[in-house]
Formats: sequence, structure tokens, C-alpha cells
Amino acid sequence: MQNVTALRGDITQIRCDVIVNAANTTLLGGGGVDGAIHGAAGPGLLEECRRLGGCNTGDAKLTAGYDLPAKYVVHTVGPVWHGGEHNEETLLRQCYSRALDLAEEIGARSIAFPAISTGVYMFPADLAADIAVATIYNRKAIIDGELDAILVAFDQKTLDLYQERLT
Ligand code: AR6
Repeated sequence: MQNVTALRGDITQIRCDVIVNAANTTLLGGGGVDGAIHGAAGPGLLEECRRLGGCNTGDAKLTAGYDLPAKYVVHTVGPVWHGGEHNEETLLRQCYSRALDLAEEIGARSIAFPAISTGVYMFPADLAADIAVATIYNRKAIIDGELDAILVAFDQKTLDLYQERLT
């Protein structure tokens, strides 16, 4: 689909309406993409996150983008992979859906996603790519061309997984 693309890069450098953060339930920062986003956004982001009272796994919350080139950040909490029998796939699907819901609510025209849960949280990268692409492709706002989605891969293997699935 024309308005869904994949690229290799650092999501903190992407200029779009919304970037998605793969956070944890505290929303108070961490390593990986979460650390990179807080580092690039500056202390205002952490201050706003402190007021949000955390976030459940599979849910998402919106903040401003502060010093990022992106206008907003949607913080979502992916599932930790525990073998696949603990609702992991549904929870990851919900992360993408809730992030898209929030982007649509604020009238965003573009949203960039990292490969949620595939780092520290150990979700298998191929299954995560299936879920990411399918959930985004099924969105009416995407199908109707009202919202562009960018899948940001930090490594070549993840980029290859996206490119195999994008049509
Ligand atoms: N831009 C794009 N993708 C990135 C970047 C970046 N700057 N940095 C890392 N990635 P992870 P998770 C990729 O571990 O598995 C944090 O401590 C990375 O290569 O960041 O959801 C949180 O606070 C991988 O493909 O997130 C949580 O505690 C993907 O982003 C926990 O990690 C996700 O890896 C969340 O774990």
C-alpha cells in the first residue's frame, strides 16, 4: 500500500505528526528506543509522562514531542514475550491499534512506529512484523489515504521483514 512504507533509521530523527515509543508500564523511561526518545525530546517529556500515571500493556497514551522533530509521541507498552501462550499477539495488535486510534483522534496525517516489543521484550521479529503490517493495513484511515504510516527499522533484518510484507 502506497502510504505505508518502511525505512531503516533512528525514529527520533523522523519529522512527522506522531512517533510511537515502545515504553514500559511506568512511562518513566528506559533503554532502547524509549531511552533514545527521552534523550532527544528533553526533560519536558519525562515531566509530562510523570503526570500520566503509567500505562497498561497493550494500551497507549499521548504526549507532546518537545525537542523532537515529531509533534507528538504516543507511548505504548508492548507485551514481554513469554512463549506465545500469554496473549502476547493480541496485546501487540492492541498496541498498534491504540496508537492509531490516538493518532486519528488528534487528526494526525503521519505516524512512525518502531518494532514494538522486539528488543528487550523479546517478541519474535517475524511475528511482530506480521502483526504490525496487518494491523496497519486493516485501518480505514490508512486504506482511505488519510494517514501515512512509516515502519522504522533500526537494523537491516527488521527492515527486510517489513519489506517482504509490504505490498
Ligand atoms: N529508533 C528506532 N528503533 C529503535 C531505536 C531507535 N532510536 N532504538 C532501538 N530501536 P526496545 P521493547 C529498536 O528494546 O522490546 C525499554 O527499556 C530496537 O532495535 O527499545 O518494546 C522500555 O523502557 C528494536 O527493534 O523495546 C521497556 O522497558 C525495537 O526498537 C522495554 O525497553 C524495540 O526494542 C521495551 O522493550
